Amino acid sequence: MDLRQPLTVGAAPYPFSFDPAETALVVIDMQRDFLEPGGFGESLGNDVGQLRKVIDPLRAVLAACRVAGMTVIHTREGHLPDLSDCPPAKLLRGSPRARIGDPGPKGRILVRGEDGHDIIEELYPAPGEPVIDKPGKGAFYATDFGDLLVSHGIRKLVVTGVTTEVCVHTTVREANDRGYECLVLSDCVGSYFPEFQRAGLEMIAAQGGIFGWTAPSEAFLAALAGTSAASQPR
Ligand code: TIU
Repeated sequence: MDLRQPLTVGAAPYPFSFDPAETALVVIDMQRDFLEPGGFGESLGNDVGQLRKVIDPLRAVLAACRVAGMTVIHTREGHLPDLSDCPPAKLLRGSPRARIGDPGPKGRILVRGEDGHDIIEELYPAPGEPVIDKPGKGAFYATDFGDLLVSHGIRKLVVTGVTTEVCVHTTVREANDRGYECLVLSDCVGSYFPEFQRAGLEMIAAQGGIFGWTAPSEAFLAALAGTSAASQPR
C-alpha cells in the first residue's frame, strides 16, 4: 500500500481524512487490571464484563494497521512499585480493601511489572511497538508520548481502548489541545457504563467536532482497505 495516499473515513461530525504515514493507532490501557476480575477496575466497583466487547473489533483494527505499516502505540496505566508516582488523592479512592498497590489475584493492583498491569493476550504489543507507561489518565501527562509522536512525524491519532469517558477522553482532550486530530473508533472504546459510552462518544463529535471525530471500526477498516464503503455518511 502507498502510505502517502490520503484516505477518508465516513465519520461524525463529517468525514475524517488521514494519511496513514502520519497517523498512529493508539491503544489505551487494554490491561488485565481493567478487563479481568480482581484488578483496579473491579476495585472501583465496576463490572469488568462491560469492557470485553471491545476486544474483537479492536483486534481486527490492530491487525489491519499492522498490515498497513501504520505506527501503533500502546499505553498502560500504572505506578512504580513504591507508589511514589501515585498522588495520595488517587491512592485513597475505591474500596479500602483493594487499593492501588494492594495484593490482588493478578499481583499488586495497578503496579508496573505485575501480571494485572500488563496488556491482555489478545491485543499484546508486537515486538518494536512502543508501550507508554503512564501514571495518570491521559497519555501525555508525565510520559514521553508527545515526544514519540513528534519523532515519528505523527499528526493524527486513531484512538481506541478503555475506558471511553476516563483515559480515552483525557488522552483525546490532551491531544486536541496539542493540535492532533483524533478519530475515536466507537466500537473499539469501552465503558463500564453504557450511558457514559454513548455520551462520551457524543461529546467528542458535538459542536462541529469539539474534540475530534467518531466512526465505527468498519468505516475505518474500509478506508484502510481502499473500498468505497469508507466514505459512506454515518
Ligand atoms: N475507572 C475508569 O473508568 N478508568 C480508569 O481508571 N482508567 C482508564 O480509563 N484507563
